[in-house]
Amino acid sequence: MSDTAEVSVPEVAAVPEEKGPIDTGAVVGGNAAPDAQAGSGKKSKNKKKKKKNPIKKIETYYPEGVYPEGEWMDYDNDFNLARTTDEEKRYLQRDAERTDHWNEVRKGAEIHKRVRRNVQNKLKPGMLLSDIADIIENATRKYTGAEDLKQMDDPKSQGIGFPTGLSLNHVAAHFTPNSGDKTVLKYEDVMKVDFGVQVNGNIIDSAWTVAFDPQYDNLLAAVKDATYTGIKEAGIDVRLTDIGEAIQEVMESYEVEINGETFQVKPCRNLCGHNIAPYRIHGGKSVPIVKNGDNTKMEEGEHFAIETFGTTGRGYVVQEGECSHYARNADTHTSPSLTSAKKLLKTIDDNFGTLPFCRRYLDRLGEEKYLFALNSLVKQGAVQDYPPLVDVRGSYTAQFEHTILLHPHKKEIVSRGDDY
Ligand code: HZT
Ligand code: MN
Ligand code: MN
Repeated sequence: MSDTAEVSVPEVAAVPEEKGPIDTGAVVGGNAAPDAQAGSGKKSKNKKKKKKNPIKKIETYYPEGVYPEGEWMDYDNDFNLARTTDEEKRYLQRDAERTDHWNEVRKGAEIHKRVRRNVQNKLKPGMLLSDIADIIENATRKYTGAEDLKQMDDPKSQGIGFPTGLSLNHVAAHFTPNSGDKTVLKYEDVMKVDFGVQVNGNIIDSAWTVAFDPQYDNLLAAVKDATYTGIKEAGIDVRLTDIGEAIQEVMESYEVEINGETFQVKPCRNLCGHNIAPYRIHGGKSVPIVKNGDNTKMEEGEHFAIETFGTTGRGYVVQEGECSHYARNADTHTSPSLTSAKKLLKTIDDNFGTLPFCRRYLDRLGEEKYLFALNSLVKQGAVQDYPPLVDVRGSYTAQFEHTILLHPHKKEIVSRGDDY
């Protein structure tokens, strides 16, 4: 096992390379020129271009089926320290009993790292958000084999974990294009890219923020620092409110100047991280990003998505705009009376179970004119809607997020890569 005790500037094993050249354009907080357009100056011959790096199933790159560990981090609170070698031995034994489970989580994380490395050098002003979503989701489908004939009868075994969030500026979360959306990414935009991969229901939830204009650099730095602070603070028996307090203090220590106006970075106080359970993006615990008095503790073996949001706005989000994200309510079992709703619910159960999905995923399954049925399922409580979450118009929000595992002896930042 690799073991990095130092937390502030951890060493990260590079993602193993596929064959062939890869671009390494800086994207996160980068300074890409406004006129750096994709595809300029290309001669358009009628020849079909051969793809240099076709994406294959992840198993191809790991014939042994053993996936790389994430970044290890020591628990830094006294009560997490194993005081005797016997205790340490028992911890390792308990952890070894779940080796296959951890390996599945790491497989999803490895796919997440490869998918995002694949999209990061392609993101340019002028792109349609719907094309960005397609790049991310099609790469996830390829790596997970979601479209393999063998796997088609079991669509929930591995694949997309939840819809690709591509939320711009004052929109903090839960925007993904619905069909026909013509939104174009602009040089001035601040975009949160939040996507998920699942292997046997084990969801990797991780996100970063893209900005081309360097004036947002301090906003992004504040939120990245706040998220890593949350990760450092996390641990078995740690109170959720204490994590929120630490995150808030770091976030608020930053200022950012945008178009000549200076802002103290605020946390979006009603957004939070969460634990993750099999096929459930929210396992029931919420990790605040401000001190909120929640004395609930983290527990051994839990998975958490540690995410923070910083803003130049009010620091409070509301639901606004057309909904794209939905998920089957895991604990509502009432059967719809409407025939169309019954049919749609079967499509949802068969293809997503309790995993979040979006309207585009229903479209590609061949569902048509399903909105009335979908809305009726939401009204009955069988399906939960997750509309976009927005701060005040004109504000800018940023996000960083990692999935972590609370092993008995150490925590593992499983989604940590060489990019963020
Ligand atoms: C809901 C629907 C999705 C969970 C957090 C999140 C993206 O805001 C308890 C705490 C995907 C995820 C979620 F389609 N949400 N992480 N990444 N969104 S949440 C939440 O609803 S519930 C936070
Ligand atoms: Mn997320
Ligand atoms: Mn999350």
